[in-house]
Amino acid sequence: MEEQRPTRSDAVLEDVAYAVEEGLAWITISRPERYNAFRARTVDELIACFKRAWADPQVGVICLTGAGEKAFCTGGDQKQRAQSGDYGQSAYGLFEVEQLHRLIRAVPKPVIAAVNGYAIGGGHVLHVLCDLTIAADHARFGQTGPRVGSFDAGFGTGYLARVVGEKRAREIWFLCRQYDASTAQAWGLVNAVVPLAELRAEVRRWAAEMLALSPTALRFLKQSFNADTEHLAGVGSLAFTGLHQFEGSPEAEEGVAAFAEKRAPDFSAFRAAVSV
Ligand code: S0N
Repeated sequence: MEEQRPTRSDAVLEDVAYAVEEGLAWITISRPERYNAFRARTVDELIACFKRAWADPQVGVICLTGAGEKAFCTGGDQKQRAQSGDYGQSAYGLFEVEQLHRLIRAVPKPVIAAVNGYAIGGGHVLHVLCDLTIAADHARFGQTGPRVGSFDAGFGTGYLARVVGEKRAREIWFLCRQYDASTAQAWGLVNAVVPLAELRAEVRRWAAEMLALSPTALRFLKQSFNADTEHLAGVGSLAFTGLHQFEGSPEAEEGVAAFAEKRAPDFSAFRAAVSV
């Protein structure tokens, strides 16, 4: 595999690795000590890598994965959040997860999520947004927002419901359970499950099949699939504004503190009646 050197637009990659191998761009979140949770810098780098893969005529398929065997991605970096109250420094002072979501959909090439462990919280949303998901058989899936003081509405709810159905999507968010790879496959969250040792080769096989097809036809098809759910981007914008308001609240801070202190959160003080 040929390692790609940074370009002007992504001068130094610290949290993400990027490599192109025979038409397939591998974008790897590389923060294994944080179970590949993302901070603002990680999101900036992911955006840079997706744009780079978009622009590269040698690339026909993109794979998003995580470093190591433990995690694909576990969402927002909760330790960073407990430490600084935000997700850390970024290129422009913005936490651009919403842009990343839109980019995974907009890049006119198939995106495969190779889920090599936990796909949890915002990391679960990332795999859901990818066009296809191939999982290692030890992978685990789930949302945690209501436990840690966040939510990811828009694509995180509406598109998930398209994938697994309303009842299951509500179960995933309302109970914050974890699901194993075979359940995820049975629910339509995952296209294929293979042993971890075969994950990269399986991704390579799927990519090779797509690389043999008309890129223009694939682009039209991806954009056509997207058009049906594009209105969810507007819902997402509203929800992100709400999330930023919510994140500074004592209720959200209880979720952050509980994770940092490795204890169950106590939200009982926040169950007051709310009029709609
Ligand atoms: C993944 C879980 C289930 C693994 O459990 P397990 O196997 O018991 O291992 P642990 O001992 O818990 O973890 C191992 C080490 O990894 C660290 N770690 C794990 N996850 C994170 C994380 N997300 N951030 C930072 N560190 C993490 C552990 O702390 C531990 O390290 P040590 O050994 O040093 O203690 C379990 O770890 C788990 O549940 N993780 C948390 C998952 C989670 O709640 N993620 C956040 C969910 N919320 C979001 O993603 C918000 C989305 C978001 O950021 C966003 C998105 C769009 C728009 C806006 C936002 C926004 O928030 O502003």
